[in-house]
Amino acid sequence: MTVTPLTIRGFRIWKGWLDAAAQAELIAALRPVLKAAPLYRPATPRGKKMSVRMTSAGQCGWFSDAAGYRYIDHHPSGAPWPAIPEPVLKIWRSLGDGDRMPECCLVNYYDSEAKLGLHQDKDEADFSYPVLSISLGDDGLFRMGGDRRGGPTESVWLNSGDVVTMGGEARLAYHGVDRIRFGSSRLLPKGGRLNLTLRVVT
Ligand code: MD3
Ligand code: FE
Repeated sequence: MTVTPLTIRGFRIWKGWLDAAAQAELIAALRPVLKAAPLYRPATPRGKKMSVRMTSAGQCGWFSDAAGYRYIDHHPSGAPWPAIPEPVLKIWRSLGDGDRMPECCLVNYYDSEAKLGLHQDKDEADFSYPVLSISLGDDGLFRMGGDRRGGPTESVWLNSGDVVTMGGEARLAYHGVDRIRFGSSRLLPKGGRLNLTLRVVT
């Protein structure tokens, strides 16, 4: 088991943290989440649909539309967000924060065309808590920058089973996903990449 992360710009990358059995357990645990809270494409405040499909588990879920970026307490269908599955919480207990549990597990799905532009995650109330990311399925090219847009960036391929923690200096760093290596993993029957991010929101 990996015990020391690869650290780039304060992002701590735990390569191969999840073995094949742990990845399969997560996919099985996510199936009922996706059934209760189907993936949808949020609209940006400027009115364009995002290419990434999203949903959430937990007390709140991340949402975006013409009114802006925010957390809301139910799925856009009106259904309650499902609970964060136990195997997901177990990873937070190992690598996340010891004082608080995550209130949101944002689920991002990337098909062969999807990407996520450089952005900061700042819709949460307290940046002293880390954000934890879990990669499942196809490889994704993750770009990491600093605290200002337009500064230097470095890229790394994230593979299925990798976990990244963003705390301290990295918590407000710009980051994004440039592209997916579609078909590089057989974890998801229809291909694509799932990313889970765990966040303390309030
Ligand atoms: C650094 N997701 O959902 S996870 C996002 O792979 C998001 O789906 C990407 O960026 C994905 O907001 C990247 C890595 C990540 C997530 C949250 C962060 C890096 C972060 C929050 C603060 C700093
Ligand atoms: Fe982000």
